Amino acid sequence: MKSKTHTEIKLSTHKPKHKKKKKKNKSEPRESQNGHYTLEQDDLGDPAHGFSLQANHSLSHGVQPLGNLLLNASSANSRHTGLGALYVLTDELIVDILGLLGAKDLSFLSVVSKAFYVFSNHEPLWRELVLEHLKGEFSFVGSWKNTYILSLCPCFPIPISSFAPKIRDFYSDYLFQSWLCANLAMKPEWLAIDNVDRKSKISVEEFITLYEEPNKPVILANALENWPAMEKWIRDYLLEVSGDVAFSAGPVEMKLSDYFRYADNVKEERPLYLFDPKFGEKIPKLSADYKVPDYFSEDLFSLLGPERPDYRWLIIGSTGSGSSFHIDPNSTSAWNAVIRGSKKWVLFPPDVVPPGVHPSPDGAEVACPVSIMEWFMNFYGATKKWKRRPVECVCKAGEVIFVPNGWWHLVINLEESIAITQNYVSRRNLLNVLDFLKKPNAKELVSGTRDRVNLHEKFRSAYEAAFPGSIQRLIQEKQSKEKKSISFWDSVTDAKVGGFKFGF
Ligand SMILES: O=C(O)CCC(=O)C(=O)O
Repeated sequence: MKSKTHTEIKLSTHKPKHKKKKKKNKSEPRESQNGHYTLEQDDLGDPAHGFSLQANHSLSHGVQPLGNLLLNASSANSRHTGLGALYVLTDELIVDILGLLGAKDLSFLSVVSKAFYVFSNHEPLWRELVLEHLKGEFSFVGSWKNTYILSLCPCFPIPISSFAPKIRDFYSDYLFQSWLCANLAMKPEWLAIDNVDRKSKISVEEFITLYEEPNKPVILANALENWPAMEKWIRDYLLEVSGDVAFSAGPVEMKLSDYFRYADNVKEERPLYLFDPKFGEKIPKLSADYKVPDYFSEDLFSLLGPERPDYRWLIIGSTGSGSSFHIDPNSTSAWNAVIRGSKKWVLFPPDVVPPGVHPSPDGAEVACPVSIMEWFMNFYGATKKWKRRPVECVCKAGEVIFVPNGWWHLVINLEESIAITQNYVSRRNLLNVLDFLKKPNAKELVSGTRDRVNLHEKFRSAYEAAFPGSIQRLIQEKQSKEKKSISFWDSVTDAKVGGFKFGF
């Protein structure tokens, strides 16, 4: 991932809600022997429950949300009987404890009881084992558990189909939500709003005046028409030019062929996302396939030469992959050009913290929902009642979105997508960037470079050497703009008489 100004802490906060359906149809809830209805994972394919699952959703073990226990007259919960004295622990804590075990112990544990079977087959546990032990050198086969076992014992006789026995009467919101978020399709209402400005062929001056100066997002259509990448970047071409080169995908480095195999077969809550800042150096042919759009040609960090922070990324992701809420590094602005696929964006201005997101006071850490899907399920609805509505859009192949500095943004790929993004500093955000780099905790905040503490001094000197006196001029311009924008009422009420201010 693009290195960010903060560390993300994932919080799983809310429970999923399920609507009960009214009309009878093919996939309505099953009537159990005791005459009660239950909602099971397979039922969720029915949109009448408020959810649609992705095609080819993963099978699981029959885990049901806790609320269903109320509908079970026998009150049998195989979670409790199967865990013995450990039933008092929360599901999250049990998963954390099992995360300390190796593959052998997890496998032994899975035959202790039905409850331990469910817990020790929890896919994220096996994902951690694969990523820790095999790094990016794995070939994904159906599930993380199969991948782990078959990588170590290629002849092990496990069924490759995703057959999984269903456990009756097992209730857990934590496990259910993880499964649901992995398999849920985006609801049409989450995609309905498109309130971003879309411009075609505006001049660079118009872009600066209307969007870059006021720090406002915009989608620029027709800006990639002369990019060879638009024609060339299909899977076969990328595989051909990248050969055995490995790219960053979350915590590991993976060959593109392995990444595509994974992307074709996985359904999980937070899919690995290929996000590589060195693709241009690894495969120079790829950087020759695109050209920075003229709108973004001023790139002042380039004055730092090889010491510039990471600034360009190749992004490849499967459906459902994406970037959870963050602000871009070093107070830079960015552009993100979609070459294949499409991406849903939700953006909030710098002074509005998105619902469900909790930054630490210094901005170095951000606590947010575990996954993008969880954010949509539990927090998206809240934005409808907010006075400051987010900017939302779907950015499609051939379009570029301008992401102004300081804006919170979340992105989810609606289909397999390939994109290029670059972060940049122009004169319009130079002062912001210098202020950011100068912060007392620059060591924690600055990212994408080794020498975080001295970046401010180095950048300031490089800029001054190239454009002597220009920083002073920018400061004066800013001050005179601020003076002009003070309203009549501000100037009257700001008199040094301890008066109050109206906030309009
Ligand atoms: O996933 C994406 O394409 C968006 C990436 C992003 O948010 C970023 O580059 O800051």
